[in-house]
Amino acid sequence: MRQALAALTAALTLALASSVSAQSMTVGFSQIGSESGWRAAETTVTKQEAEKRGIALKFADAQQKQENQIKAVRGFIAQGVDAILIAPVVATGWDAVLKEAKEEKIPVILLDRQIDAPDSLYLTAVTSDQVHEGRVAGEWLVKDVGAKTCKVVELQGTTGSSPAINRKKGFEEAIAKTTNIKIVRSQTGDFTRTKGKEVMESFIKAEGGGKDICAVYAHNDDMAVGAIQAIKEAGLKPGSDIKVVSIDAVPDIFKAMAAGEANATVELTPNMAGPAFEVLAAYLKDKKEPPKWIQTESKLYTAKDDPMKVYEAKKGLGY
Ligand code: GZL
Repeated sequence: MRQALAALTAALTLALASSVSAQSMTVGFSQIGSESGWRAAETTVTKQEAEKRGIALKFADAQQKQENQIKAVRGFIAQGVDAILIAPVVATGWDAVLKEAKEEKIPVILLDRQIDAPDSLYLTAVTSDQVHEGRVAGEWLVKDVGAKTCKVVELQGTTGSSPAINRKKGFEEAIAKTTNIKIVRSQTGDFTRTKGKEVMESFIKAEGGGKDICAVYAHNDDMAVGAIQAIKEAGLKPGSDIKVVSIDAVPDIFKAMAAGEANATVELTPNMAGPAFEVLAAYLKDKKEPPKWIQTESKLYTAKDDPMKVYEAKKGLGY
């Protein structure tokens, strides 16, 4: 009886200790901005995940500027937070500020984008396999097009960001296996609808009013939705005259799919923070080192996947 009581007391103390440590945890989050529906959802979910765990989250929106992110991270360091989350807008230029965090023994976790820096400068990176996302998008187009000659225009994400670099790489690998599918124009739309529309308008003008374009590959759904608008305004049918394939799986792309105006998207979860907070708690409690990369799932959706049902399921999730 006495042993059972002792075991119960120990278990309760342990549970209390870990919950107290989570409650007293303060985490700084340097978010890129709110450039896309997916980014808005990531912010919403991160705040929810922190709330669930009683973590005090200090949030900083950088309006897509790296200097604002670096300033925010320096602020978090000065405030002596327990940990820092960064969604890095571009892949380079992080070494100095990450060294400063390391000197103060503040662990840093990267969310949704990778960086070109020694992985000793951060605890882990929670991201999808962005090359794989591009490859899945490319393979869908290869299958859809068959032997037909297909001129593709590409709307790239933010220049210098890991998703823009990697999604381009994966897509090009997939279509390189064919001789009939080629990217004829490629330019950044900075992951936004507005820019995606503008750039697609210029592609349409440059390619015979759009009738020579077989498909648009957009590195995210927001630029694809902008491109759909431009295609319609040019008097063409998105989804049939010009196929539309993109990445993120935000609700609005499923609405377009249900209307026959988009064809395929590769899902990216907005919940990078949940896995991050889990490994962070284990690290802060007993210095348990996580793997340097925690990969999130990617799933292809097409019009065969009941798009309106997916839209309904996703629309309340903070997009
Ligand atoms: C990818 C993420 C990208 C999304 C865009 O992991 O960083 O940034 O695909 C967002 O919607 O702008």
